[in-house]
Amino acid sequence: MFSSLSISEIYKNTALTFRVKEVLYRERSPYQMIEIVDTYDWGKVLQLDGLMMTSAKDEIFYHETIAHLPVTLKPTIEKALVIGGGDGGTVRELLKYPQIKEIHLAEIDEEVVRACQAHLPELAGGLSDPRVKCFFQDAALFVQDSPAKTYDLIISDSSDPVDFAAVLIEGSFFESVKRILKPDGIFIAQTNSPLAQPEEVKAAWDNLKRVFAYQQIAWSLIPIYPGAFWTFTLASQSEIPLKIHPEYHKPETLFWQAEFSTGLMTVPPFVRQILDS
Ligand code: SPD
Repeated sequence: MFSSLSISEIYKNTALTFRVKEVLYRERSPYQMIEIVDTYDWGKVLQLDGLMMTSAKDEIFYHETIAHLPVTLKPTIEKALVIGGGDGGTVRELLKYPQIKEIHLAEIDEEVVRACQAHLPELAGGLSDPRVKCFFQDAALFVQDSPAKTYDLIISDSSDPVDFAAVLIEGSFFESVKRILKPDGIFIAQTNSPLAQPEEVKAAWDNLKRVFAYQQIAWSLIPIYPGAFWTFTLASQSEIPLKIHPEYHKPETLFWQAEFSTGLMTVPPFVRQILDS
C-alpha cells in the first residue's frame, strides 16, 4: 500500500489504511494493543487491537450523535453512565449540559484513558472534570453490581463486540442495564454497521427487543468504520419520543443539530429488512 509508515484496519476482505506522520503511543495493556498515531489526512487516530476507534476528523459524527440524541429526546437527565468510552469523547459531549450533574465511566482498560489523556486531550480532557467519576472495571460486572434505578441515561460506547466486549450486546448485559436504569431512563448503544456487520446489528436489536419495552434504531455516518453507515440503538421501558425538542439542545456542536433527530431515527428500508429478517 504505502511504502512509508501506515496504520490499517482489515475487516474481512476490506482494508482501510492511513499514512502515518508520527506514532504518539504504542503499548500493549493487559487487555489490548493501544495505538495513537498522527495521520496525514485524518489527524490523530486511536486504534485498539487493530480496530479504528476514533479519528480527530470524524469523531464528531460518532460522539455527538451518541450523546446528544438521547439528551435531546429526554432533557431531564441528571445522572449518566458511559460504558467503555475511554477516549472521553462521549463524556466531553455530555459535559456540555449543565443539567447533567454526575457522569460515571465504566472502562475496563485504565491505560486507554491514560493514553488518551496524554495524547488526545481534545477528547479526554473532560475525564478529570469534577462531575465525572471513572471506574476501571469490566462493564458487565459494573452494571451487575450497581444499585437498581440509578441512571437516567446509559450509553454503551463500546469497542467492537469481540473478546471482552462481546458480552456488551448480550441479553444478560441488557437485563442488568434495564435494572440500573430509572423507570423512564434511556439506553443507547453503538450497534455496528448494517453494511459491514448486519449480523451484529440484528443480534443487538433482537436482544434489546427481548429485554426492553421500546427500542429505536438511529444512524449516522462514521467514515473510518467498516461500512461507514453506522447504527445506534435506543431502548427504554417508557416510550421513546420520536418528536424532537430542539429547545433542549443548546450546546455548541460541529455536526449534531436537534432537527436531525427525526431524520436519523427514520429507519431506511434496507436496515428494516435486516431487523425483520
Ligand atoms: N468499529 C469501531 C467501533 C467502535 C465504536 N466505539 C468507538 C469508541 C469511540 N469513543
